[in-house]
Amino acid sequence: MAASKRASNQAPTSTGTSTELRGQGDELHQLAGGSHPPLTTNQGIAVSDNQNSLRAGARGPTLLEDFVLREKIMHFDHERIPERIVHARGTGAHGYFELTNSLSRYTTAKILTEVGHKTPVFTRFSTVAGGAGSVDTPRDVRGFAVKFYTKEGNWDLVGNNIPVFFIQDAIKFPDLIHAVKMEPDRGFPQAASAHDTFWDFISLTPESMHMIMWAMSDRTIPRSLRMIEGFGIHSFRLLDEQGQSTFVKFHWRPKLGLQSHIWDEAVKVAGADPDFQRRDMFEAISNGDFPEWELGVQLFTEEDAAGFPFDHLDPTKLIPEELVPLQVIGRMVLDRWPDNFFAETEQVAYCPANIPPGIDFSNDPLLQGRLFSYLDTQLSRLGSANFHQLPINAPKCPFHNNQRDGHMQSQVPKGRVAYEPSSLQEDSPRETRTGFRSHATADDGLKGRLRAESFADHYSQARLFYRSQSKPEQAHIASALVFELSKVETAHVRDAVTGHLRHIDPDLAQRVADGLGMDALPAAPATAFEPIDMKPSPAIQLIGKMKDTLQGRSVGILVSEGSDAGAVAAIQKAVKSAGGLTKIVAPKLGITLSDGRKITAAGQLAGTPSFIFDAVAIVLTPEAGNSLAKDSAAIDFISNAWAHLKAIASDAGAQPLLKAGSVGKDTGVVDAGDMTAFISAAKVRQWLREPKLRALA
Ligand code: HDE
Repeated sequence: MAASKRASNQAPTSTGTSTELRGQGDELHQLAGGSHPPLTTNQGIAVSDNQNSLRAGARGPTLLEDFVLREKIMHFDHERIPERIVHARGTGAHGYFELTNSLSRYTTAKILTEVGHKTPVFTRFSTVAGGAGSVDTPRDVRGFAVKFYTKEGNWDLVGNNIPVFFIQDAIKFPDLIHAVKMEPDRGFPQAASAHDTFWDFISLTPESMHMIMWAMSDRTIPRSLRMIEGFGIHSFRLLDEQGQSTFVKFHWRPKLGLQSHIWDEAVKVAGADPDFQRRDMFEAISNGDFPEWELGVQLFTEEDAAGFPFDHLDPTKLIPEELVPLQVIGRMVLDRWPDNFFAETEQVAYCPANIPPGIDFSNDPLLQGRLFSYLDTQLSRLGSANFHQLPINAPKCPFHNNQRDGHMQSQVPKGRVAYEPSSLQEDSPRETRTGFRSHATADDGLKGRLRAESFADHYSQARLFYRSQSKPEQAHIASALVFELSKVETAHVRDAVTGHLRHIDPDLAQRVADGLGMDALPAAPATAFEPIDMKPSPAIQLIGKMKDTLQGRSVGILVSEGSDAGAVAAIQKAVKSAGGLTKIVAPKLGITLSDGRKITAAGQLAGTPSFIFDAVAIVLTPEAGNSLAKDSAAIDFISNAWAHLKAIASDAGAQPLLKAGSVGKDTGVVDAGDMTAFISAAKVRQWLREPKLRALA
């Protein structure tokens, strides 16, 4: 059979007739099994041979007449659409939003007033700087864009995992993005901010300092997209029946708590699995372990805002939760992976201007610029003004208007009326009193290219952020700055950035200067506004928001021939009952444990390093321990687990390997027999270990 299949896949003989070709298709059909529908062209013409193009003789030229070939190749040639200019690399999933607390006092928007109603959503997470084919784990902001298909039209909350942004005015966005993307003369680096043009721009843009603190923290190297927060960033408005306005900031809080990689781990994961976060989301949803977030709001009035020591319209500022508490009003669950990546995740078109009646914009100048940008970008990316008709973009409520025609029109409107007002057709759409209304504000002022004086404080909240962090987090921020600036070739750029840090925190500036080996601290730039000390906000810590749980985490168990089956089972049981997952890693996929059972490991050692796990356990016979102590993949497995501050459980046989990996002793290194100690160590990173093994700034 195999031989005949090979034969039929070879080029047809010069005497090949249409009968023979059909026969070949039938044979393939039988090989695949099942009752497949006939393969057709896009015109519905059944195809008899999908293996060979139409030729004049077996060794002759291909004929122009071959419409099957030409249609197939033409379509293939056009398979790609322009990738997003930012946020090109992304991962999306379907799910729902369920309101748990009504905001009917503040808004008429049904999605925020109908408790218990489940609104379908499509949520796309992304990195910002890299192209569509870049890795999942660079140091970068993560996009967090939610499309709510509400009863009253689509609401897109297009946010990030950081509550502030680099710039105050949309007119600087192309500059920021040009600076961070690949340098135009050399075409690198891909998906990295550690290069001259980015830091040159930053050094000349003091308003970016607060965001820089967040960007250099471990928030930008998340362990999983299931473990990031999301923020709408800008202030929006809620409008009640009378049109009264209340300001609102939107926050997503992950059920699993926050968790991040450490830098060395993120770098290594990028090589081991470029799709690490996409795979993580796919596996979680496939396992029924649905990612979930709470939606929280901060509500405040114009009068409250007047008392803040910053301007809430300035997107480089956050409102500390200690000042305006977060109220949880609902939850989002992502429970369905898309059927098709291109049709859904690639073609989804978000736009912050999509809001239902009862929600409105603020005058944040960054938001105002975004309201233009997204509609415009969708036109160039999706190629037609009818992109809203694509299934992923279309509202799930009825929608009608008099817009007509255009490229790729897929609707077939009936009747003779395509205008308004009209008197010829009873069911033609009309405006309605309950339709979208903007808040009636009395904004008038002198026309000009202006920046409000209340936007002038560039350092106080950067200081607030830095000083609110725990010691390990501060060390990571300082080290990230040293790393990034060490990649900057231009000395005056390094100096200028370090100079800014002096306004944020003198100790931070000193740590960075020391880390870079500077002889003296560079001068701090002049500033129009003397930074103020704000009360630290523990709510903006990352470590403080890690949850004491194994939920959503995974433990790699390294075994070899003859490993103790009982010990392996005990680890699996303990991890499972703590809510975590286990994966067996072994030098070979097929492995026999001590009970004679042959199992298939989830990963082969050389391709399954420890940095894709949250904790590891090593169960080996003495022979295997001795032989793996000479194997570099096994040594890397254990030494990386140690260096990445992970809990390590091991049995007696594993000790030679631990020694070869220079694993030391602390509360995170436990006996494989003591599962209580292992589980509690596995829930956290061993921060106290870090200064012993890594020189941090
Ligand atoms: Fe975006 N941004 N952005 N952005 N943005 C885009 O729209 C833009 C900004 C954000 O998963 C683009 O469809 C301007 C802030 C996300 O498909 C584009 C400015 C925040 C996504 C665009 C900003 C975001 C985008 C590119 C400065 C956080 C991905 C492709 C005024 C609140 C959405 C696209 C997805 C995508 C413009 C700043 C979030 C070009 C002009 C601030 C999550 O329209």
